Amino acid sequence: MKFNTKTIHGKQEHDKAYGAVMPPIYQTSTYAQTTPGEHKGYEYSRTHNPTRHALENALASIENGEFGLAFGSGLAAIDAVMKMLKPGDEVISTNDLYGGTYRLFTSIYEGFGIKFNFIGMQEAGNIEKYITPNTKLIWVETPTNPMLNIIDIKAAATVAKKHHILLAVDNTFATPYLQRPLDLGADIVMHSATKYIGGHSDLVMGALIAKDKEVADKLYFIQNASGAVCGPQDSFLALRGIKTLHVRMQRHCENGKAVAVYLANHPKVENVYWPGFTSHPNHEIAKMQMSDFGGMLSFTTKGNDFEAAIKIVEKLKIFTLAESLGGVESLCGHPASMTHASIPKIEREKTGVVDSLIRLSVGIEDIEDLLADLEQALR
Ligand code: P1T
Repeated sequence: MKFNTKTIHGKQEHDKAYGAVMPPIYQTSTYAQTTPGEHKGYEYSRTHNPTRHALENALASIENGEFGLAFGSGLAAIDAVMKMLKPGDEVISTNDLYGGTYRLFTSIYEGFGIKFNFIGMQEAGNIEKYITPNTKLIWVETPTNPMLNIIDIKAAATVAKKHHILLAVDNTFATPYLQRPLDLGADIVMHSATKYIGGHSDLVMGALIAKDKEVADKLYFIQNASGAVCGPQDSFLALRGIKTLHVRMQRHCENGKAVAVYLANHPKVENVYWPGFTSHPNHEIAKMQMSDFGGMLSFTTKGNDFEAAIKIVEKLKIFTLAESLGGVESLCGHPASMTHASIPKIEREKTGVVDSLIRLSVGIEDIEDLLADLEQALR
């Protein structure tokens, strides 16, 4: 089955009771048993729920994995991966990543005795220098949020395999429409399904997908034991989102490219960060591991003008100033004061998250309207 067909049919079956084409929302916490331990495969909805199960199967299918797990948020999914570790373990992580992930790592897991090395991974050779006998996990986010750096997943997987270290990839920005990390050698794929997977800015959810049963079993144990699962209603919405992922992503990519080119030629814009430009430092890797370049981009104002950046995000009308990304509607954000405010200024500026940086999540509206909106705001 090819990708577009998988988004609609992959690992899905019609409802067993009445043949419903979409899985019903099984809004139940528990399931009747005939005698203790005898049931129809479901005991309690933290452990299993048929609607969530249908979603987890769909997630596994589109990422070319075997096992899918859905959580109450993207951070809950990352938290489950971190719970595979123990005090004294070390993690090598991308240094440019979502601020909430950085906060989880440093404000919670460092306190539990996990050591993190935040490094630039655009040169995959850099990773190996930080490996010690205690390194248990490599955490890759690519494209990175918000600088759109690209990390070579295959090269990172080669290093991880050589040293028997788990490789997890946050695939939120790319989605499996653009890149499939498990095919490139990753052990775990993670999503903030709040974003492109759901696609309509109406839910908060996380996902993990794995190929290996041993890895998946550990994660299933944590999912049930810690209990950060999503509900059946949200599972249904995410499943519905997945069915149009390919058509939405196609338009996100087309509009993203048009906006990137427009901004790159605008006199009030200093830098545009978008991996589709041949001048992007990681363009060749992006071309190799992604089928297109996505709908996310960031830019700075001429002369790194903070006041101008704030004025622009205030003036934009169709691009709504809001946290989050990946929905059908265009959003703009100011990472330094919004999504990445939890990263100390000195740290975030090292990776380029300066005060004049604006991030765009380019939606699927008519491109003429999006460009006109940018034009009036920049003017
Ligand atoms: O918000 P949540 O569903 O918990 O997902 C966290 C997360 C993880 N990874 C990446 C790459 C993300 O972008 C996010 C969430 N990001 C935003 C809310 C944002 O506006 O960037």
